[in-house]
Amino acid sequence: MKLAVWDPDEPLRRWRDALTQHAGELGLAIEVFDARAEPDTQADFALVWKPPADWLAGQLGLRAVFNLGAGVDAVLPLMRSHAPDVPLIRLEDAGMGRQMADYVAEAVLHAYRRMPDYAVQQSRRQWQSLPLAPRGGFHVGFLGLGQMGLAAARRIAAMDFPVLACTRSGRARDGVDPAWPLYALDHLDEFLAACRVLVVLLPLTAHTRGLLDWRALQQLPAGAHLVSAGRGAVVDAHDLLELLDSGHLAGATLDVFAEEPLPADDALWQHPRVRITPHVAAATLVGPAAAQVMRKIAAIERGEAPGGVVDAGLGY
Ligand code: NDP
Ligand code: OXD
Repeated sequence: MKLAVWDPDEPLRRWRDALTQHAGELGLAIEVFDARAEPDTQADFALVWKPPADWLAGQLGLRAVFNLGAGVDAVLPLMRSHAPDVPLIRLEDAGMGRQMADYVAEAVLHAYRRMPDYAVQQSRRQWQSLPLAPRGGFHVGFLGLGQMGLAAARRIAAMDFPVLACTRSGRARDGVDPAWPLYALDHLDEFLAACRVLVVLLPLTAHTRGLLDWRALQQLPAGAHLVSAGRGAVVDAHDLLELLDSGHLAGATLDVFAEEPLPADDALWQHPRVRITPHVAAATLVGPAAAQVMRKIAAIERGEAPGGVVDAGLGY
């Protein structure tokens, strides 16, 4: 079977080596080609990161498209218009959960240990210790508790911070601690009011775009921190800056932005209480991702339904 790879960020050799190794272990014969170099070659399966619409439209025999990341917001609109009947399958953790847990753990400790306040004091050469909040009252809330949210929430719980979460359905997936308060989206305000740190790990969908505007962020308690590592357009950056400037929010750690790279003249760059990383919280790892994709292709070959099939109606 033929596998097309469209990935502007990795040399084909890395994907071909990893896919071929895992296919061999599964007893599958594959041929891997670089779709960017051979756009007219037809594939049975495609592994893609932000492919162009015309290439996708020209692939007429695809049995499934694998998104080489967790978030499908870039590819789903193309699939809807050019390949509506082809299943779109996303990565499920595949080594990203541990990275995301690292990222969130650092941000939560940064907030808990009042590093934004100490940074301000340092800029004034001010030597003054600040009181710490009792750890048991420092609630860390996860908006989105899927593969990324759950990996990070488990790490934060293991660090003895109280965890709570809000999801679309309000239903717990496997691995969610039944002791964590879990809110459905219609109780968003109640959830936000309880978060000292809000960790946003939502997909970008029609329902999540702009969800965290001034009104929603204002529900967070005074002095709360925001950690945003899902998709930038979920948070209204203008409203966030207003709430940081008014002192309602104490700090923000941002990995994702509505426009990436973040434009050089964006006010977020300069804000003393904002920390910026360039969309690096959890990168796709070729080895684990190739292993997962090959396992799913093997499942499809056996006539089974693989995990991670995107629900086009929900958008994730
Ligand atoms: P999942 O699909 O596993 O989880 C999504 C979670 O979001 C679920 O808990 C889901 O609720 C919830 N959700 C969806 N829509 C809403 C809504 N309208 N309101 C409240 N909750 C909602 O995704 P992942 O955890 O794998 O990834 C999440 C996102 O993180 C990705 O879509 C991607 O955009 C981003 N990401 C960013 C990375 C980075 O490096 N910055 C790396 C990897 C991912 P329910 O449980 O009810 O379905
Ligand atoms: C992803 C990402 O969605 O890296 O996987 O943002």
